[in-house]
Amino acid sequence: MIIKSSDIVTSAGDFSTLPKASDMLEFVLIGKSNVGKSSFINNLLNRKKLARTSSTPGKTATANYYIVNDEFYIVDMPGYGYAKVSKSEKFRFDKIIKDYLRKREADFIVFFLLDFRHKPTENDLKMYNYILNYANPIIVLTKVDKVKRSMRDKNLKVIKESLSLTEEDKAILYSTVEKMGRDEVLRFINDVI
Ligand SMILES: Nc1nc2c(ncn2[C@@H]2O[C@H](COP(=O)(O)OP(=O)(O)OP(=O)(O)O)[C@@H](O)[C@H]2O)c(=O)[nH]1
Ligand SMILES: [Mg+2]
Repeated sequence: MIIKSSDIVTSAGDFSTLPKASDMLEFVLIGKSNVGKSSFINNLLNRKKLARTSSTPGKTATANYYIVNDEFYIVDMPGYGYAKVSKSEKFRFDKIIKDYLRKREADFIVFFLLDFRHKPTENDLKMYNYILNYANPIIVLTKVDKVKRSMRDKNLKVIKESLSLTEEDKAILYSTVEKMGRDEVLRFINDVI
């Protein structure tokens, strides 16, 4: 698939201000704070600064809708699990993610992002299990460039085991630095839209 156009549509602070559900498919990014959701969007869409990123967690504070090729939406979400945002912000971040999963009327596909370097955290597993009630997420493992090649098979195995996936279950290895995973994600999107 060729990305011909991409644009921000809107930013919503809570469920009630999300754009009206349409018949366009929505690909929504869920993952802990700083895992690389916004970077994934920029990398996928070949845009440097469409989605704002930061080395400090807690950057994305709203559900941000991007329209791509006038064909589908990509939805960036705030991250969960960052201790340093205020209690009320943490609650709001969690709520918009969960409200979206529970109540969003548009068809959506979840990309669940996990840091390839680490075993999923307690928060990751809680969110993963929550997602499973509403969707069958595509697992995307980020920052693969930060893991030595000799360790990659092992990390993949640990992560799959902790999600109770089998070895055959798919997980997409992604890196914005090594340009890994982009074609696979674009192919997947192209197949489902
Ligand atoms: N080395 C490397 N760094 C990455 C990769 N993806 C993201 N990063 C870095 O990770 C940090 C966080 O990236 P963001 O895209 O802002 O993360 P986020 O999940 O949107 O974070 P929040 O909006 O706070 O929830 C930034 O410093 C990125 O440059 C990757 O594939 N490789
Ligand atoms: Mg972000």
